Amino acid sequence: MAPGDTGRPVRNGPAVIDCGGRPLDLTRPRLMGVLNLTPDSFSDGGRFMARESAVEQAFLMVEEGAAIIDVGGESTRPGAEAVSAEEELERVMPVLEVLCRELPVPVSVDTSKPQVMEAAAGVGAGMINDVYALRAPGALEAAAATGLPVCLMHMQGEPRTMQRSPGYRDVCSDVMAFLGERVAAATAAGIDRRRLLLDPGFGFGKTVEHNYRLLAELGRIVAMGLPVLVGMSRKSMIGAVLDHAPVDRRLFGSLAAAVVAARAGARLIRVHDVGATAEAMAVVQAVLAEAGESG
Ligand code: 8Y7
Repeated sequence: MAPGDTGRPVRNGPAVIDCGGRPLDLTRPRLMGVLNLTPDSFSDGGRFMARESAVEQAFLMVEEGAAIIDVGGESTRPGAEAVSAEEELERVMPVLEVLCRELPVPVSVDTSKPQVMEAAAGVGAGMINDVYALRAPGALEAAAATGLPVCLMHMQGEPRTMQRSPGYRDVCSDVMAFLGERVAAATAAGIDRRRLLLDPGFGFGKTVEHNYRLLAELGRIVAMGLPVLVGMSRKSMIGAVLDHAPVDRRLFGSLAAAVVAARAGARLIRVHDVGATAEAMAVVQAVLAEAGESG
């Protein structure tokens, strides 16, 4: 038997990553709470009341067990149009600044734009979550300059059109090849491998079958050796197996997806319903601990 070959999935990503001076312990599954600052989520996005309620929501998620909060101002839902850097900065920066100063956990910025990465790092953001995996012009260089950890996510196509006709030779192999190529590009740009996380990008240019195949084979992505982040919370892949349940009836299905991913070795689960998912994770963690698969 090769050294380290225990027959279990390989989990040799770093145990603790430094998020701009704040540690994020990934020796066990942790939760990333979603804070969406797009106008369709907080009705008068960017204005004072919306900012207040966003900050309140972030504190609540931390109380419920979130280890990191992901703040985003660019809608990446299927069919969404792109927003300008100015607009995105205006939505995100006031809330980000308050959260970075006041929250006891790191704050991640969900952006693909170099200007937003730089501004976010300037006010103390702890991670870059880029659904374009640093493919925008200047993004590799900007992310490298921040010194922050980066989540590289797979997406086929772009949000406006990605669900039209997703196609793969073999979805998991194709996603792994893409992620491997982006890890190579990131490290070539000077980003330390120990600062990278991988995400298969559930719902981003994938059919329901593609999404469940990826979830079934998530252990292969975990075996790439970097911490894996997943986001399935409330997504259409959940509704699809629940007789097309609307978004507000996808909690229990989302919990099941989170449990399956955590059991397969995912270490950061991006969710809206932090309290409920934290209880599910406590049960998974008890299993992982007995299996010798977590710290
Ligand atoms: C994901 C994400 C979204 C995901 C990562 C939604 C910003 C769509 N999904 N980031 N962002 N992974 N890393 O429904 O799956 O939350 S937006």
